[in-house]
Amino acid sequence: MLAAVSMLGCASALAMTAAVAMPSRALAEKPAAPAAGGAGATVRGSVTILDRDGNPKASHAGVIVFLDEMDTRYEVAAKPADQAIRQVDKKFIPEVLPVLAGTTVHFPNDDIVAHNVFSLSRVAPFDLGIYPRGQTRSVVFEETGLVKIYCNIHSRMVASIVVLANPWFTVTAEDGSFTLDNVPTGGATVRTWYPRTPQNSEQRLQVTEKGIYDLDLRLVEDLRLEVREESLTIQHKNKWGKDYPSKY
Ligand SMILES: [Cu+2]
Repeated sequence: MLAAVSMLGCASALAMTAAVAMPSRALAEKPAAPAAGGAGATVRGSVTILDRDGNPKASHAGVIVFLDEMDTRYEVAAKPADQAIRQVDKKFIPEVLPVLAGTTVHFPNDDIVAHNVFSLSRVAPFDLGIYPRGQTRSVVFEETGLVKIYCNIHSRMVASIVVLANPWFTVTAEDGSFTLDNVPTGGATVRTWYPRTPQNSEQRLQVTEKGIYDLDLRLVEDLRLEVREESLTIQHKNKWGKDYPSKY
């Protein structure tokens, strides 16, 4: 079953206008085929990001690739390793982060100015308050889905966490390549998530012990969003649902 990711309850959904297929919450619990033996297979491929004219972009980095709707039962680690999104030069680094449900994400302020990290997302609303350089505050992400993250002081700061139900996910490199290791054999759907496209990609796979080595996924980037990102200072409301008071 595909569950559409809910948009934020405010105008901040601008950067994510597409309904994205996300993993179902009950995925890990459903009855499944016998567990795969051995270390599993490798699924390797590449994502090409195309502009609206159909031309490949210079960089194909920053696309989350993940497996969903897996036929084979799998075990999920009880406590995933902690992750971090830093605040540097009034940006979130990284801007896109896939995590396993249950992951703690730290938000260290490594900037020279204070920030107020928050999210109005349905799956993980939070407000870390204002804190200065050298401090870190943290959030545990339990529910699967998309979490758009902003700063209440600097409207251009945007990050996206995609909380996933299984550990088979990665982020593409500059050349668009990706590798998923130790994938259980059996049926699975590979999906992409990229913040600047209205149309993500998906493909049903039959993973065998030989693995899959030539997956070719394509995304068309919606350049209208890029243009709007360049020209508009205020794309979303602050945590009180108000416009940002000035340009940052
Ligand atoms: Cu800020």
